[in-house]
Amino acid sequence: MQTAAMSDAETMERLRRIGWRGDALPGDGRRLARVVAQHRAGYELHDGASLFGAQPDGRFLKRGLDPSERPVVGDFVEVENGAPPHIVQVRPRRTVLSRAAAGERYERQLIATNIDYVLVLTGLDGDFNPSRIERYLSLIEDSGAQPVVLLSKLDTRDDADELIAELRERLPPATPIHPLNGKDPASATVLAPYLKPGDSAVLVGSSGAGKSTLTNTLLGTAKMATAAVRSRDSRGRHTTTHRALLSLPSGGCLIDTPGMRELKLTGEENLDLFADIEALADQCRFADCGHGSEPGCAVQIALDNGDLTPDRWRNYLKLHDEREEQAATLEARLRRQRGGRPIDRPHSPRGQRERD
Ligand SMILES: Nc1nc2c(ncn2[C@@H]2O[C@H](COP(=O)(O)OP(=O)(O)OP(=O)(O)O)[C@@H](O)[C@H]2O)c(=O)[nH]1
Ligand SMILES: [Mg+2]
Ligand SMILES: [Zn+2]
Repeated sequence: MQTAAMSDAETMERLRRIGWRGDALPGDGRRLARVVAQHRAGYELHDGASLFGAQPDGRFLKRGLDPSERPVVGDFVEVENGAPPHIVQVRPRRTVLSRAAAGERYERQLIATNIDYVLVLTGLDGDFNPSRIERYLSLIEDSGAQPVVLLSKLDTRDDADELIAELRERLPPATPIHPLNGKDPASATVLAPYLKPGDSAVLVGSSGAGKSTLTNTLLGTAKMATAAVRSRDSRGRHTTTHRALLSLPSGGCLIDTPGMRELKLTGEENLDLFADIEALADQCRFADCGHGSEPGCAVQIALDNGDLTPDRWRNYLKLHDEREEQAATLEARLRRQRGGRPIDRPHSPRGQRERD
C-alpha cells in the first residue's frame, strides 16, 4: 500500500502545480485533470503531467442543462479512462467569473473558474474607457477572485500619466492598477505577485487590448497568435477565438480569452464599487429624490462641487438599472423553474466559437 500512498502524494503535488487546492483525490480508477481548452471536437485536459483530449459524458450534453453545469476552462474534472477518456464530473468551483450571455434570453455564461485573479486589460490607446473598467469590476465583485487593472501600450503615449491619475481617482483604492508595455518582459514583471506557483489568473479585455501579446511575453514564447489593431479606432480583429489555460515559467497558470464585445451584468452584482454614491443618495432631503432639480439633493451637490464626476454618476445609473432589469429576469426564470414548467432553452452546441 505504501507505493499507492506515495503515488497519491506525487499526484497531489503535480495537481497543486496546476492550481488544485482540494484534498480528496477521486477513487474508482478516476483521475483528476484541469480543463485547459474547449473545442468543437472536445476538451483538452492537463493532469499536471501531460496534455490529453477528452469527451464530456452524455449527461453534460442533455438538452435543457444549465450551461454553467458543463465543464469550462479552469475547471477541475474527474476523468474516466477509455478511448477517448471522458469527463464524468466537475469538481466544485472555488471561484467563478461569469457574465450574462448576449441576447434576449437570460443565460449565465462562465468565463473562467478556479481563478485567483482577474486581470482586466485595457489599452492606453483608443481602447481606454474607465466606464468599461467599472463594468468589469462589477462583474468580478461576486466571482470570489481579486481584480487587477492592467493598462497596456504604455510605450505608445506620452500623456499616459494623466489617464492613469484619472483612473486612480475613480477606482477603489484597494484595486491595483499597473500600466505596462505588454511586449516588454521587464515591464511585465509587475505581474509576478499574481502568478505565483499554483495561482491562476484570467486575462480579460477588449479585442486588441493585448491579452495574447502579454501572455506570450509571460510565457517567453509566441504561442498565441496576435494581430495589429485598426489604426482608426484601436479595435482588434478578434484574433483569439478560444480560451486557453497555459502554465507559465513562474509556476502560475494564465487563461487567455477572446476579446469580449458585450459584458452584460448577471443581476447578482452588489455594485459595491459605487457604495459611496449609494450612501450619498441616502443623504438627499427627500427619500424618493430623483437626483434632478430637487432641493437638498446630495448627489447634485456632489456633482456641483466636483466630488462626483458626471461620467461616473452616469455609469452608476446605467449599471444600476441594468442590474435591476437582469435581477428581475433572473427572478422570473427561477420562479418558472420552481413552478416545474419546462424552460424554453434550445440546446447550445458544444465548443461554439466564443467570440461574440
Ligand atoms: N506598442 C504596444 N503594442 C502592443 C502592446 N500590447 C499589445 N500590443 C499590440 O496590440 C495588437 C493587439 O494585440 P493582441 O495581443 O493580439 O490583442 P488581444 O487582446 O489578444 O486581442 P484578441 O485576441 O483579438 O482579443 C498587436 O499588434 C500587439 O503587438 C503594448 O503594450 N505596446
Ligand atoms: Mg488574443
Ligand atoms: Zn438626490
